[in-house]
Amino acid sequence: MDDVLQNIMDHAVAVAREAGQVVREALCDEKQRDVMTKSSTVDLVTQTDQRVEHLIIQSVKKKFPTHRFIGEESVAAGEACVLTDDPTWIIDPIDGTTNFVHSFPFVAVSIGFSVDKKIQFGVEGKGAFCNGEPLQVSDQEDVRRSIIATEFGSNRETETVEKIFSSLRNILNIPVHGVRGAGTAAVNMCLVASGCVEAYYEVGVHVWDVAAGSVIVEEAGGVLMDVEGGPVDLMSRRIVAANNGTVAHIVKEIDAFSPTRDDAP
Ligand code: LIP
Repeated sequence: MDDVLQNIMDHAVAVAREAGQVVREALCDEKQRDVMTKSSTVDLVTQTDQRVEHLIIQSVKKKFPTHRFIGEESVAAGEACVLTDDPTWIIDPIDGTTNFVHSFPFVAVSIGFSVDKKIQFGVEGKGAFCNGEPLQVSDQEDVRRSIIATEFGSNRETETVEKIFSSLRNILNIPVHGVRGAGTAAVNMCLVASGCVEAYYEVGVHVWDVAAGSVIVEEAGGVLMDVEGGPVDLMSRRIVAANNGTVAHIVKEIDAFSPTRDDAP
């Protein structure tokens, strides 16, 4: 990795740790988990989400004033969600806000960094690490001996819920060893990267949920795909992250649909 990128990544790690400490403290303080809603009554946000996103953006701006941002709460507040070729930080201050609100202890500060529309951190061949330990996806080739992670999301329209359940039924009927969901895309993707689950899929996620996780999965040896096969498009709100191409064949069991893209005008 060149010095410039290393410098940016070092800052990302430092600010993620600082943000993580704020989130950890807030998890133990009911006042900091005051809940508000966004697109629906089950799409939650707290002041802590907003505060942490502000903290990250201000810290980065100070050091890299020309960089751009796509942040979950800034987009919710009306900023554009446009990925250009410029250096761009893609931030979810608390991925797993519903977990956070309920003190269900699986949340992530998710920070991806892209240049030329390609997520950069972890640069090919450099690997993925958790607290210094290298991550490696599972070597399981048999989907029937796999755990698959997914989420129900926050869209409760009848047609969407039916499709989610139809996919789930198909996956369970393979049959797989189990289906799990941590309540956060970022953690689910890190579970794929760590080899604890073989694959994760979801329709309805946002770019800030999966930007950082996507490079972590690839660097740990995994593969990314669209839910109908073909290359993943991080703005499409559809993703499959798997340990290998064989397990990624779960795509044929997914009842796919197309939510409004993140970069829709
Ligand atoms: C969450 C995602 C999760 C999805 C939820 C929500 P948030 O992100 O990580 O995969 O199912 O609906 O989008 O809102 O906690 O940052």
